[in-house]
Amino acid sequence: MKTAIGDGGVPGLSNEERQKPRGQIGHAENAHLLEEQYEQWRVNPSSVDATWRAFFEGFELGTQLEPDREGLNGSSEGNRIAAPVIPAAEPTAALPAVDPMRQGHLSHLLFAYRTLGHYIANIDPLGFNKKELPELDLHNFKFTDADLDQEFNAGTAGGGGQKTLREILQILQDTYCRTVGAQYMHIQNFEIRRWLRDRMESSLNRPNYSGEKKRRILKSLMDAEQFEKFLHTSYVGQKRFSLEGGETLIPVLDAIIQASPSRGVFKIAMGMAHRGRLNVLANIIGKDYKFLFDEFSDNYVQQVAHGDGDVKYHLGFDNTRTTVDGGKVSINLAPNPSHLEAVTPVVQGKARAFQRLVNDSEKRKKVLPVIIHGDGAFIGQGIVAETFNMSQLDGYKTGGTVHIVVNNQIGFTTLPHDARSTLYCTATAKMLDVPIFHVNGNDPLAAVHCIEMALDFRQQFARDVVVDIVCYRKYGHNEGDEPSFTQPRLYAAIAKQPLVSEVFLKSLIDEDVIDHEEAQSFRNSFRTALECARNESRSETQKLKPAIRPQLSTPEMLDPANTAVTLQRLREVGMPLTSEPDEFALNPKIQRLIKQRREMVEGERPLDWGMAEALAFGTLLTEDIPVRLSGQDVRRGTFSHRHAVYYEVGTRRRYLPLRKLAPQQADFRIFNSPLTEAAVLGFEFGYSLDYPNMLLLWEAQFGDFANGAQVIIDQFIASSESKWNETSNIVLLLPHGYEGQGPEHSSGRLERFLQACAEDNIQVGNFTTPANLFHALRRQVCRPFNKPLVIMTPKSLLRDPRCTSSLEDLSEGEFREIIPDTKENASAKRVIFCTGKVYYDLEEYREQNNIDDAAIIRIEQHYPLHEARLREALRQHPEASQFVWCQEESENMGAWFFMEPRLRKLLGQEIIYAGRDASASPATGSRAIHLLEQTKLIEEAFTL
Ligand SMILES: Cc1ncc(C[n+]2csc(CCOP(=O)(O)OP(=O)(O)O)c2C)c(N)n1
Ligand SMILES: [Mg+2]
Repeated sequence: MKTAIGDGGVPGLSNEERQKPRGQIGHAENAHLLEEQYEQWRVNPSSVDATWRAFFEGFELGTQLEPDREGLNGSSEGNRIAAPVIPAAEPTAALPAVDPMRQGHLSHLLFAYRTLGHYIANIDPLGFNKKELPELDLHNFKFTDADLDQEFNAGTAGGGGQKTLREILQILQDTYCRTVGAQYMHIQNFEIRRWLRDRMESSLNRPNYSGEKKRRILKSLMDAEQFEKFLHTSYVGQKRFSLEGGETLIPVLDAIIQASPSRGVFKIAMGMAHRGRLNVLANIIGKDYKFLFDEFSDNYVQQVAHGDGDVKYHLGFDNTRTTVDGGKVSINLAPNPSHLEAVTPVVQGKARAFQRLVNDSEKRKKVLPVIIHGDGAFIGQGIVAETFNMSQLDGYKTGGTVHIVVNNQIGFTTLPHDARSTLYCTATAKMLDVPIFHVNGNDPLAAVHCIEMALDFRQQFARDVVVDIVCYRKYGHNEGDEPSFTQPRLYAAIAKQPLVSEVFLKSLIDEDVIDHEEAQSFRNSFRTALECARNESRSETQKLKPAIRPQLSTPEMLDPANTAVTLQRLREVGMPLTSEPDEFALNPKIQRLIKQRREMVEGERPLDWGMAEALAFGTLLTEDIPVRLSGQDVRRGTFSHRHAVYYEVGTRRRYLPLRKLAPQQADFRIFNSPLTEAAVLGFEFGYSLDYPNMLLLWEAQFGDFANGAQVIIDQFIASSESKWNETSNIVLLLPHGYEGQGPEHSSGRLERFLQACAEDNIQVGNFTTPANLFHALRRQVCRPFNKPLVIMTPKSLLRDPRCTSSLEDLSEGEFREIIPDTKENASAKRVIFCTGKVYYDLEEYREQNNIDDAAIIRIEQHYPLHEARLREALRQHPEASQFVWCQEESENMGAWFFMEPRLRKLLGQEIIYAGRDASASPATGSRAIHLLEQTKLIEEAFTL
């Protein structure tokens, strides 16, 4: 079967070798056979043999007698894939009996086409991937040509009834082997498979659209093509990531918008990579052409007040479109970084936030996430599969996402056989048990049919669905690129391709749906609109005088925030928070925890970290601010300090004290996340963009695991305000501290966050008191601006009696960016600056060694650094002449690099470093060496 060609191979061909279809037959065949026989029996009991008859009669009786099928695993958190629902047989007119053996063979044939038809479907407009599949030959099913005119019970095919084998074959080939290749037989759920099968076989995957609709599709295609050509000639050589070759995307998106209101969708949360973004902005979302053209001008500077802005093919947009029927759909296109697929979970989070905002958190049918992917990135980037995995989870589901792949069969210069080990770029989506429609991009009608099916599927089953538009890329990766360096033959073939609209127009003219004149009028009117907008833009932008944009800045970030809560309010929240639930068998250790926390509320015991966090959450909830926390094992807390959910002994019934504070309180949501950082943090970030009036937190298991989400941190959290004017108040909790747990469990990589700090973009701190956590969390939602907050959180300090606060620290205090020396030692000769847990080690050493000439100043928030408060703290030590930075982290890590130049400038002298030597890995694996190092660095802080 292999047909390699000289220039690196035709897209997809060598993959064919890697994934032969044979192995697929037989895999699910038994289930299908059962299903097929069952449906035949329902229509005509005598069409199946006596054994099957007896089986089905017994089965039906059994399902009628079976009690409640749900809740078998006794948990609301159990497997959420519904068991196949098999409805009771409906009486139908009896059909003539057919030889059951031959009917069985027909069932095999039906199964084979439904499973493998996509393999030989004509889905590649370049025609390179023509395949043959001998497995579908008639003789494989014990039929010969002589049987073609014999009648069979068609079972479920084409509406059922008596049909000749020839008719049945035609139905199967038309449905599964024309320009739509459908993968759906891997889906376990019978009801879903049947829905898809009936939908496809009844339409033969060829829609019967009205002339008006066909004309709309044609116009949409023509607009898409013309838009690219217009940019090509008007702005020569400027990067735009042309959609040409994949223009069918535009009628497909138009169709989903047109279909949305009648399906109950009125908001679309959309995400996409670079390819075709300008086209989508102009022709789908309705961004003003002139505004778009302005962005091509050399004089243009993005119209936001501050920050750096972004290139035009990464920008987002918001608009409301009115459909032909007068329905309204609002569309929010998320901005996107260059890292293509990173936006996938962000869009999910945004959609979830929109759903909450419009009270759609139950059914999730009003807000629809739509994501447009490139073939290379879709399979290449793990974050896509991570997001798939989250799609049915309580904490992250959005009611299903419509994924559209602009599968131009190439990524930059890389062909599919170098890009994936699978036949299709959509292979990862199979993990979800959802349909994947591969459609020939040169058949816009079929593509629109697929997207409408996809939308209906999503609305019906609340699951993801994929439409893979197989197309090509007419030019290079971008407008400065030469594709024939690497794919000379492929690009020779592409050059010969007619415009999709030309082929489509011809077929519509043949059908008498349109004539040349009307088609020409489509072109003329669009071209005139584009020309007007371009001329207007040129005359305006020529006059523009670009100026350096002011930096982002939010000086209010250091203003005191009113975060204190009266003792009475703390008590009102603290009492229900520390009440034992009625008739609930608590774990004795939780009982003890509740008792201790009650003592904290009553002022008999100092507040620890966990209680300060709970009181921050609780006070906000009773002030009508929802709280959402997600991350790995957060319900209990990795270090068992949170216990936001109690589980009843014996039943595992759940109780959330933070939901029992007051009859009228905001929603508290806490979700243990799957084992991913990138997709979960991306999701939470997206959520925070569109639901700012909420305290939203993500916790890493150990701080350094945030490494797995670096793209989200760098390209979204740290820079979204500067690039896109999009602000977030997300909180990152990153357990940090050198406690001898080895290289991967010690550091939240403070240095990475500090390096990203500039222009007041984020807040970064390492707190030493529960009160500071309390105030910092409340501060996130009580100021008139949003800023991400990154906190290095403690581990051993969670249970350290030294790391506690009083109720008064919450009722009278405020967030302290800098904590001066507790001793106010005016004769101190040395000032040691530090941050986080090491403070307690320094304090202990100072006590034990009766040192009275050294002061310790804690930097609780590194960025933005409160220099005024730092100066104030230093004023207490007028005699000080030696200044030390002490940290637990290695010299090339921690806050040293960040603080050193700032402290040097402030003090006008060199700063002494006391800390671990520079190292490749964050910490030693040996506990003994850890202790040696720790002792040494503490000692050096006082002696160097
Ligand atoms: C994760 C990631 N790796 C590499 C790049 C650089 N890059 C940008 S587009 C691209 C090719 C993407 O191919 P595909 O997903 O098929 O999209 P297409 O450009 O073909 O539409 C590459 C390698 C990137 N942006 N992001
Ligand atoms: Mg591609």
